[in-house]
Amino acid sequence: MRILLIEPAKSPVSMAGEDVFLFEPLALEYVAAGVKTDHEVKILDQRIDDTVEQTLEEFRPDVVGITGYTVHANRMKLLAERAKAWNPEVLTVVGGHHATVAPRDFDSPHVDLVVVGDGVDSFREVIGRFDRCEGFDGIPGVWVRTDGGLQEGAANPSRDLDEIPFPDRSLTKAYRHAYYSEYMQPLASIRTSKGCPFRCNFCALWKIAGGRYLKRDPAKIVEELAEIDEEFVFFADDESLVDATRMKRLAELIREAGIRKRYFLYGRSDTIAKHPDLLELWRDVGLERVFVGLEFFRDSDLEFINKGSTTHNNREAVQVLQDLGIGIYASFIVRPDFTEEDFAEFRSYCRSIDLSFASFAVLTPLPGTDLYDEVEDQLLTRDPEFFDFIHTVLPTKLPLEDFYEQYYRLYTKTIPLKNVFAFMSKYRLRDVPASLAKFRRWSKRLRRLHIDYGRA
Ligand code: B12
Ligand code: SF4
Repeated sequence: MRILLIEPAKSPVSMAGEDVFLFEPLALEYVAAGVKTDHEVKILDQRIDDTVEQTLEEFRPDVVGITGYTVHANRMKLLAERAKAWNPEVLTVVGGHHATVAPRDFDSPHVDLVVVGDGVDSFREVIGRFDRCEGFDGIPGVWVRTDGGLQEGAANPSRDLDEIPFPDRSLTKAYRHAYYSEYMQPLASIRTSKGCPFRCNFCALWKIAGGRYLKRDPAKIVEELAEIDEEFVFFADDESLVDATRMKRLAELIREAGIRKRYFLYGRSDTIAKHPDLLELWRDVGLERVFVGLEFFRDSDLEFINKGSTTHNNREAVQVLQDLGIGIYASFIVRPDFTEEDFAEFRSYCRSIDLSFASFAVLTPLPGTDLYDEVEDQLLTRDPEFFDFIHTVLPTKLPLEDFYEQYYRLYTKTIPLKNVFAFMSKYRLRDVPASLAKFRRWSKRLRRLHIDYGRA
């Protein structure tokens, strides 16, 4: 059986994704690993290689599997439609985060199956049954399209992560040089855990994992790390550092194995503030950057999202990382109801902590979150392409044009120039002009984003 797995390109409306970074399609590499031994599998990364029809024609798949987040939902359906237009007999399967939280959004005549939750075992079973010309009833997590619409599938509780095979990175060999996050290129990704013990109201990850924090055996993680060629490695976890004992063991095993890589991972500020010794240990085995959700500059806003951490934790965490010389990818949230005074206070807060890199996401009620249930009736649009954390999908207090002017100023006026230069010095010299040009184009569009709402 020939199986084509597609990582979709986002639509030109969305601003996240390949505009500013590109990560390997880890979900597809996992799904592929489950079927690769018995079948011929190809991964098409449409973000790099937009040759869908040509690939269908040349590879002639029996099955097309498509992944994606909420921003990709329209594109995923369109890809299924293109696959069916090429051959109505091809089996089309969608999976991934949006399929997990909103499977009914894929109730389309072009989508045969929707996989909710972990895909490796479910997809393997789908392929086995398809190969034997059997039906798909009763497969955990598999919703089946029938004449009466999309039929709900059986429950698909999260598996023990150590029972899942390693992702098959050989299938993205041709693309791997292109995966990056800022100066970290080429960049590989590895999953070491899943879920999170916290309960933020804008996040569905703790719900998807059934409220648990699932961890891989550190020895297996080290075994997988040893197989990764890239020097830069990103931990694609929901939250990597939260179990300090596990992370200490992992760092020790990495050191014992003599693996030298440059790591980038997610960490909560309260964990970092509480465990400077752990961060030091990690710095010594190669931790170079931490993605920290600082989120807001006021405790009342942190309480509003049920973050469970404080601005005091944030300041402490920034200090710990700065003292250790670990780079901070500070991630903040902008509330749509911010006034000009809020934006001004936000800018001065950011400047006061002397950051080198920051991203600002507009507070977005993603399907599957508590926040979504609270504010669904206020949505400006339900078009998934606007759910990129840059377009607001909730009404703003400021006129949209003023909101985006203020938002633009967050991106352009919060990082001291000396820090910008220091950060740019990490890039390969030949990449600097293109990276600056990319940011200029991106921020120019950001400033004028209100014009997109004509089509919402
Ligand atoms: C790594 C990561 C990133 C990376 C990029 C990853 C990438 N490939 O583009 C970075 C840090 C850059 C990033 C950025 C963003 N991200 Co992000 N990210 C993640 C994270 C932490 C891990 C993703 C991952 O690799 N998981 C590991 C794989 C193995 O797991 P999986 O995707 O769940 O796949 C399994 C199943 O879903 C299923 N499956 C998946 N696909 C398919 C396909 C088929 C055919 C089948 C059968 C099964 C199947 O099987 C897989 C194996 O079990 C997730 C959280 C999460 N738990 O998913 C958030 C997450 C995906 N990101 C999210 C968001 C919102 C964003 C941003 C928009 C944020 C922003 N402010 O810019 C951007 C946009 C990214 C984009 N590509 O456009 C949200 C998406 C929510 C949503 N409803 O869309 C998530 C879920 C986090 C959250 N807070 O809720 N992200
Ligand atoms: S800490 Fe991060 S992963 Fe955990 S619930 Fe909050 S946003 Fe989600």
